[in-house]
This record gives sequence, structure tokens and C-alpha cells, in this order.
Amino acid sequence: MSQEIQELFDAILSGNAKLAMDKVQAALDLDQDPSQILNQGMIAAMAEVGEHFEKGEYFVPEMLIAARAMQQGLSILKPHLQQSDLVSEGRVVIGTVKGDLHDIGKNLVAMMLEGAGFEMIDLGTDVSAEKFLAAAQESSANVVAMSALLTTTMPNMKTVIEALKKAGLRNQVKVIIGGAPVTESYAQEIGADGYAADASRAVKMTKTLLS
Ligand code: B1M
Repeated sequence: MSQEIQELFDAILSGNAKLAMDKVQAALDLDQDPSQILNQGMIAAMAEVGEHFEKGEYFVPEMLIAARAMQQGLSILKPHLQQSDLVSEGRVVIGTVKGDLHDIGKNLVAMMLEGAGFEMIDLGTDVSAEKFLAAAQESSANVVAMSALLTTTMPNMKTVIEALKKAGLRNQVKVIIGGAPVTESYAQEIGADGYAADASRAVKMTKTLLS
């Protein structure tokens, strides 16, 4: 890991948003690969934050300030993760499911899909099945994309799929799911069309499902 990326990792771990932004810029100025900056400097730092939380070394405020530092850093990185001059590939309704406030992973997926040419309708966090359904209907979406970071909120993905079925919309939209506790087998179990482990795989999966 380069020195800039290590310093970015440390800045996120300590929740220093200004430093995180400066370090992302410094790494970009040195022509470091944006996906390496993201994966090694930022996503890895958030995984470590989670480990500290599990061990009782960090509490919710520390998680929150680390998340803010990550988001500020991402604002600098965003244009470098996206390709430009793309025609619309389809319309995607995205959100984090009901009861769940984690949005960094969902934002990354939305950012990468947008960069790959998809029109994004981002419903934010704590999104009910009714909201997913209404947005999918109103926008004639091609894809409903759901994120969950808590084992307790994962079942709400199934609730959305059931709501789509009940409204007669299930055959018209593809459903893709993801988030740290979500697995391929869970996707199959609840009848989603696809699962992706990370944001770039979410783009590939969405393209495959619509091709
Ligand atoms: Co929370 N939290 N949190 N938290 N938090 C986790 C998820 C946890 C694993 C920490 C731990 O114990 N190790 C744990 C969940 C345990 C479990 O359910 N098994 C946990 C807990 C317990 C909680 C609270 C209950 C804590 C409390 O209050 N006692 C609480 C719940 C609040 C709620 O949602 N109702 C809570 C709160 C918070 C904060 C608000 C403080 C903050 C979130 C801020 C925010 O998002 N704006 C927070 C954070 C930051 C975390 C950790 C540390 C980091 C999450 C993150 O942003 N990762 C997290 C620990 C961890 O994940 N190891 C943790 C970086 C992000 C890029 O990764 O979101 O996984 P991720 O997204 C990836 C992939 O998963 C995938 O692509 C992304 C990019 O590669 N992906 C998709 C995600 N969505 C996808 C959708 C797709 C496809 C791929 O298709 C649609």
C-alpha cells in the first residue's frame, strides 16, 4: 500500500474528514488507480471500523464520524470512478431497506451504476416496500436495487419482492440485492434476480440482467 493510501486509511479510521479529502486528492495527483484508492484506502478502513466496533473499542459516534470522513473522501473520488459520455442503459430504483440507515455502500453502487449510464432514482435509506413499489411504478423502472447492512433488515428485501409480485410488477422489473450480510444463496432464497458483492459487480450484474 502506498503512503498516501495508508494515510487515507488512517484518516478514515480516525474520522478526520478534511484529511481524508486531502489524502484522496494527493493519491489522485500521484496518478494512483481510483479503484485501488477506494478499495485499499477507504472500504478497507470501514471494515476495520466495524472490527473495532465489534471488539467494543469503537462506539456509534466513532462509526458515524468515520462514515462522514468516507463520504467526504468519496465526493473527491466520485468523478474518477465514473465514465462519461454514456447513453442511458436503463432506469434503476435504489434504496436501503426499511429499518436500515447504512448508505455508504448503497451510494457507491448508485454512483457506479450512474457512471455506467443508468438513470438512477435514489430513495435513500429506511425505504419501505410501499415506497419501492410506488417509485418502480411511477418511473417504469427496469431494475429495483436494494441494499441491507443489518441481518435484522435483510428480510425486508423479501417484503419488497412480495409487494412487487402482488402489484403484478415482478415480471417487468429485475431485482438485484447486496450489502455485507447478503449472499448469493439468500438472493435465490427470496427470489431476487441477482446478487452482487460489491459496486463494480453490481454494475456487471445489472448489465447482464438487462441484456
Ligand atoms: Co453500523 N453496523 N450500525 N453503522 N456499521 C455494521 C453494518 C456492523 C456489521 C458493525 C459490526 O458489528 N461489526 C453491525 C451489523 C451487525 C449485523 O447486523 N450482523 C452494525 C450495527 C450493529 C449497527 C447499529 C445497530 C449499532 C447500534 O446502534 N447499536 C446501528 C443500526 C442503525 C440502523 O441502520 N438502523 C448502526 C449504525 C451505524 C452508523 C449510522 C453509525 C454508520 C452508518 C453511516 C452511514 O452509512 N451513513 C455505521 C457504520 C459506518 C457501520 C460499518 C462500520 C461500516 C459500513 C460501511 O459503510 N462500509 C459496518 C461494519 C462493516 O460493514 N464491516 C457497520 C463500507 C461500505 C462501502 O461497504 O456497505 O458493505 P458496504 O457496501 C459494499 C458491499 O456490501 C456492496 O457494495 C458496497 C461497495 O463495495 N453493497 C451492494 C452494498 N449494497 C449493495 C447493493 C447491491 C450490490 C452490492 O445491489 C443493489
